[in-house]
Amino acid sequence: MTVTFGLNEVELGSNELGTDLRDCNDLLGDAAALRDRMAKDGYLLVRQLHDPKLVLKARTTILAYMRDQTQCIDPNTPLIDGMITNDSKAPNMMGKTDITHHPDVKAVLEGQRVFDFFNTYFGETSRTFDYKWLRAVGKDTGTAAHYDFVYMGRGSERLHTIWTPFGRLTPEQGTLAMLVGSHNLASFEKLRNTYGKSDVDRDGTSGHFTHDLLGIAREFGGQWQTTTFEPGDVILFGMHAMHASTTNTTNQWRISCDTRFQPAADPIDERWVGKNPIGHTHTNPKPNAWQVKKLATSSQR
Ligand SMILES: O=C(O)CCC(=O)C(=O)O
Repeated sequence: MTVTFGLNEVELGSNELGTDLRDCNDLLGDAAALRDRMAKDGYLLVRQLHDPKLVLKARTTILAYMRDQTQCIDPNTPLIDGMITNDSKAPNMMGKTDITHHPDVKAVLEGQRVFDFFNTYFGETSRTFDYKWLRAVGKDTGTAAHYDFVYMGRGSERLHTIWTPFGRLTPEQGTLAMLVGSHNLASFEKLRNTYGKSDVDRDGTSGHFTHDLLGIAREFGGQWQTTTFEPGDVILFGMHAMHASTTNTTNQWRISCDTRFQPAADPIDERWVGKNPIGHTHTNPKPNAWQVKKLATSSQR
């Protein structure tokens, strides 16, 4: 099977995009082993971290909200399928909003199971940002490669992203993909210390590193990997693990949310917490110097 990945069509399970993300369920409850695995792999895939029933309940709530806000769900199909109405737009659902903080959604994103996980993993009390990146990703859309540090790197050095799909997600619907090795290979060191230390608001940059997902692996190394996510499954990673998504090529909305957790005692990035988190402040981002180089390179191809 082929999927769209950045600028290319790739064979799923090939060297260009593998399906070998390994889960860490055998390590759950063993903080040292989980942290070792994170240090080695740069990600933790946890199957059924959330209660699948709660994930599917939240999915229904989110889809009903989307339908009511912008009529973007095809009324002739079951709500739970999340079929896209032609030419419709999904409502903006990012931030601290009625839908991110709806009890059904919060029961997943801030559920006891997630806090139990992070409290064990950090070995201390954890906290999460109030801001949630709840996304409905439409057809022919995917996420370019980036390190999360550039968006939220002002606080804890132990900040982690956790990516939660609301429902079953296959790579043709747009799954998260990790460039495995990008967090620790020496060949990425310069990138981690240049682009990877930038701040979109301070520097007025656009954040993502490149749409050329295969190009970055060719140039710097690492191995792109993704997987199918069942309801309840999540993937976690640190601020310097390069990731992207496959492109959603289906007629269904891809519903997912990225949230952040850190030790409660650590400093926190002020943009993402409080009653009305301020979020990003930059406007009209300019391409990063490294993006200009990339764009020049790809337009020569
Ligand atoms: O869901 C996506 O497409 C992107 C998510 C992401 O980049 C993240 O979780 O940091």
